[in-house]
Amino acid sequence: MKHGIYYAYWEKEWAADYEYYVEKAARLGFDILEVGAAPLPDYTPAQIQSLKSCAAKNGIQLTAGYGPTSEHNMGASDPAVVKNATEWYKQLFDVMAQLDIHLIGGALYSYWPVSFDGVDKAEDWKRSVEGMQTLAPIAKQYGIDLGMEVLNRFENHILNTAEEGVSFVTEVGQDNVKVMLDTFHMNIEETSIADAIRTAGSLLGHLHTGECNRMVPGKGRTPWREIGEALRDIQYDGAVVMEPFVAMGGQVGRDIHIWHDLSRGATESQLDKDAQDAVTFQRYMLEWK
Ligand SMILES: [Mn+2]
Repeated sequence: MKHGIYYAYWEKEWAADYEYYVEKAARLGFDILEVGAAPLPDYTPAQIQSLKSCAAKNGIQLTAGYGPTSEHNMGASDPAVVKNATEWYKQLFDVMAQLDIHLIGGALYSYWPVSFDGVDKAEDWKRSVEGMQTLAPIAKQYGIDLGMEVLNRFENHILNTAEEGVSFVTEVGQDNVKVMLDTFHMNIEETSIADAIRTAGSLLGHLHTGECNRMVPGKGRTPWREIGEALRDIQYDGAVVMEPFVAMGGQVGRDIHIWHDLSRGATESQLDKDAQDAVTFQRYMLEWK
């Protein structure tokens, strides 16, 4: 099991210097840094080489996360959008492969944050399955797995539970398309978080962690012990990436809807200390071998 953190914990805007966070994640005791996929297709060869060597030098593995824009909606009803999105993802996968990134997770089957005007779950589901059937073989050529992140009802309507994640991934039927769960979303939608993890079972390809209000693991009331037991039961040995969001402000604050200061005015060094404590806590609670 490898432990990571999403860079945006420290950021108010999505654009960021990933090398700065590679070094920080290594210093704080993480194995993985999860980066946002959005800027990667536009990276120059020099930027790719620089980030790749920075990660290697610091012993950090990279994973990618993406909340697709509506232009990158692989489940869109307009075939031109899907075609354009497919081309964009191809460029992304090419850069990801060069950066040795083999997993991308998020609402890749849709877009984020979704507008619920006129949604038709059954039709959207069908098109999203087709979109993933188009994307998966391309990702596979680059050795990339696609994590279908199950989100809470306020952020998407297609996959809200682990059970739906399993049905969706089974319907897509491609071995590099996996279920991705997040304790923050599960806290809202699942009757039992541990049973949700067991439901995902061997299809679980990526896991995000965070407290029910998105503080770092250990500061809230999420049942980490039973989550650890469920991960042991399914013998999960993949990545566990914490995705805390605690500071107000900027586009990150708006998109995540942070309307009160969960950080209690923390400085960057206090945020660092919290992350360091959280990864120690997470290793203790979730590692089963
Ligand atoms: Mn997440």
